[in-house]
Amino acid sequence: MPINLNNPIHSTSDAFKKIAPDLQGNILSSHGRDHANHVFIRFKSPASARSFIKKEIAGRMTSAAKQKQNSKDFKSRKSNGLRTFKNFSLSHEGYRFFTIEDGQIPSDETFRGGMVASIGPLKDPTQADWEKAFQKNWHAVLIIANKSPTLLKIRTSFLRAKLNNIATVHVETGTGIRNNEGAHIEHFGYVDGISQPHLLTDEIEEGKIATNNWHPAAPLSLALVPDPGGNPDALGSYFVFRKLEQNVKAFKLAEADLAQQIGTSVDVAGAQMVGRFRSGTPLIPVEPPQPGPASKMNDFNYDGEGSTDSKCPFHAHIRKTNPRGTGGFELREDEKAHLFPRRGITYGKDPKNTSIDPEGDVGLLFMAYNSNLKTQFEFMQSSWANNTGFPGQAGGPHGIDPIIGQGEDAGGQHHYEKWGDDTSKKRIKPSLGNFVTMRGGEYFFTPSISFLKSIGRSSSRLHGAILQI
Ligand code: N7H
Repeated sequence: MPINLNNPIHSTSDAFKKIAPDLQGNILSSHGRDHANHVFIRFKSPASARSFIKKEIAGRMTSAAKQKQNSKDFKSRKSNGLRTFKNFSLSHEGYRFFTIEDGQIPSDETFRGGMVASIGPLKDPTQADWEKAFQKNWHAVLIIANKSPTLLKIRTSFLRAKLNNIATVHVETGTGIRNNEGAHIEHFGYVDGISQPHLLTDEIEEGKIATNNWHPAAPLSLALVPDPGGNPDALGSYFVFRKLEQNVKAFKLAEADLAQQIGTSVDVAGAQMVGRFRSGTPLIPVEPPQPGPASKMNDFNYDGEGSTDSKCPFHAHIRKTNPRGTGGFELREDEKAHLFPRRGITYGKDPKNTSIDPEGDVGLLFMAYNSNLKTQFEFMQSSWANNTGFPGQAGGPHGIDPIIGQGEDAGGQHHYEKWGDDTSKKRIKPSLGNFVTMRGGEYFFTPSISFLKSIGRSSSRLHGAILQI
């Protein structure tokens, strides 16, 4: 019986046991390592590429089952946690390079068009303004991750040597950065990775997350789709990769300037841009906002009293990208279906090792798993973050998302001197934004392990396949 994708699952369930050996890791839950290389590959010839896949990829990727076993072994001290995580995804051009039959290529039209085709709708910079490395079309991306930067270096050099004569390669290194409490932060200094859709219910059932006001459980169908090239019942996921550069200096100056204009502390001004304080404390619902236990950091919504702009501005990054049922255009469940698991990691110099705020060369390697690129990632970026008319609450327009919004400034952001006091409203001109610049990216598909094994086999099915574009 095919697996029902309409529900979340527990990692001890029969459903998990059924899908996990053939499904690559990092989709259902994050690989969690602080050091990761993202190796972009453009192969030279299909024959040597197939041989590489057979020897180095097919049986060596970390399945969801192996990822779970590794973390169990680490928790029970059977392992030192230094096992390398690996994951492999193909672009549409990669599928075509291997002359995979059309019916075995994932069908999402947005995936097939590649990220370049979406520059207009997303209001991204033109490809000529992307980093040189992303002006090429890559066939594949291999993620190699380890807790130890030294081991990661060794594993990556080993793979680079194998690819040396058979491919062009570009590596993007992600390095997790943490605050003094050990929580992951991004380069503007805010704790990240708090709110995620949970395809696995483990943490919820273990009571690690309160769910009275917001339930993060999400169906597998939010990220998983059938993999038409794998075994019957094989699953995969569309993978978004975007290199997002952050201008930390400009962001911090804007925070300080905003604070002065609206008469608040810099911390409060920044929280009105993000929707959370640096510590991760949300602007809603605690009165006045104050740090709470980690389990409650995400147990809030924007219903009723909590929904006022003066408590959490409508433009705030986390409100734009997850209005929690109050966007005003869709039913709560339909709106929730636009969310997706985010798997980003920061890149560039750790702020702890520098005294200046960088204007570039640092940022976020934004990654996400989707089942439908148009209605998830692209919808969130273009119809929510870039759209001054969203959310559809009275008193709009509400401006673009100051963190990731792109496009012309149509104004509309409102800030407040006093939390919860609508009469303390201030309008800032021009709107805040442009602190994050898209430097390049691509859409990939993270296929099943059975599909990877089938590319590795120089079977007549692959050699004899008719290329249909
Ligand atoms: Fe965002 N930031 O530092 O301000 N993000 N984000 N993001 N983001 C979140 O709640 C940030 C980006 C989402 O469910 C937090 O987990 C930065 C893109 C979503 O309440 C912080 C960049 C997209 C959420 C940041 C960036 C999103 C979210 C709070 C780029 C989608 C959860 C931590 C450099 C298109 C919302 C948390 C919810 C949270 C920041 C990118 C989406 C601090 C700096 C491109 C859905």
